[in-house]
Amino acid sequence: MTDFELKDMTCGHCAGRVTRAIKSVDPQANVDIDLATRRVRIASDADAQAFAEALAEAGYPPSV
Ligand SMILES: [Cu+2]
Repeated sequence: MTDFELKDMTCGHCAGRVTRAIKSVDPQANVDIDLATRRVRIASDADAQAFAEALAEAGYPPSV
């Protein structure tokens, strides 16, 4: 289970882009997005770092 805070994820459109970025790393990933807290929870066997890089590339760098 990987948990990121994405400060730039502000609306449903962003949530769609975030989901697509995550699925590009692992199409089987289970993605749970909470727009109110701007957090995304990813259930996947893939490496958290791979998700962080894909999200940053999509314009949503995870805050640390
Ligand atoms: Cu948006």
